[in-house]
Amino acid sequence: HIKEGCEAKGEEELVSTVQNLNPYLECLDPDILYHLSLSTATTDFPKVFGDVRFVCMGGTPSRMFKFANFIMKEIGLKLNSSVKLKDLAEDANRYALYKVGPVLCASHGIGGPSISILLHELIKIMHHAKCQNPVFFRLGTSGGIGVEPGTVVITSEALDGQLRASYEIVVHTTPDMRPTKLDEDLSKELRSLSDPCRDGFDTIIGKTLCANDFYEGQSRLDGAFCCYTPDQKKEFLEKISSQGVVNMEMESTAFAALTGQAGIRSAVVCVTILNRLEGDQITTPGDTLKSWDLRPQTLIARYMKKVLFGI
Ligand code: R2B
Ligand code: URA
Repeated sequence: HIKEGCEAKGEEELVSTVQNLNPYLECLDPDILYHLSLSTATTDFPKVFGDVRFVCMGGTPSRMFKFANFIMKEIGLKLNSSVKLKDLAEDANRYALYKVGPVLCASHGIGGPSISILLHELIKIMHHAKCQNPVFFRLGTSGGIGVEPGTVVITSEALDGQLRASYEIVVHTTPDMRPTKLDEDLSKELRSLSDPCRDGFDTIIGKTLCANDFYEGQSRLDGAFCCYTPDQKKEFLEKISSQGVVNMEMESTAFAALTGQAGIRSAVVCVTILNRLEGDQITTPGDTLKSWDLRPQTLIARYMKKVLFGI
């Protein structure tokens, strides 16, 4: 890529592969990424982030800290034993951000608004750092619909609470619908790296319902409020199951829409921590949940090793 206007001077300048960016970004000098406490005035983005090939996002800071350390071992990088990975966004106290060689790991909090703010700022990092074809992943937990708890789901299509394959952003009081289709080849490639016989669990591709709430928004009977009957809940879950929905979570539409708009290949890989046809409360023991957290992580590590080292 040659930046417009540079050709005449013969100066070739690399630009990031991120697409459809805000034209007014060029007017910002510096650009302050407020929620990550990073600024183009004080951080040399191409130097610090220019080698990023994979961006991995998950709900909590501790899970992403563990993931960053896990990935470090998997891709054969080492830290001096007395040194701990540094949270590059610690001053903002909102999201955690770790960098391990070509892998950037961030926690995104709960829900569309939280992950959306982070995605804006991560995509701007890609732009300022001139990253080339980064791939984004969301690794998470979800409620399964008719699947064995512990199953890993790769999202084919993220649906909103009204079962639309869209992410609605209200701009100047008007809803703007953005498509939430995810990269089919990437999903299939990830699935091909799973091995149910060796791994001891299934990895499936299916539709994900993205709700704006954990309780009534996911038809639970255990929230502080409940505006439907157990029969209506059953009917709803059976209806979405018959339409191909295999899990529910709270960030996939925003993630799919924003990465899609930027022309970034991306995938959502979530482990199911309960079967919603059987209940609402998470009764799985903490240790089991921790071991299940590793399932999406292991799959993504296999993908990265294949891309980086061909193994
Ligand atoms: C899955 O788990 C969280 C709610 O407990 C939410 O972030 C999600 O998508
Ligand atoms: N995350 C959700 O959003 N829902 C569940 O049921 C489990 C995890």
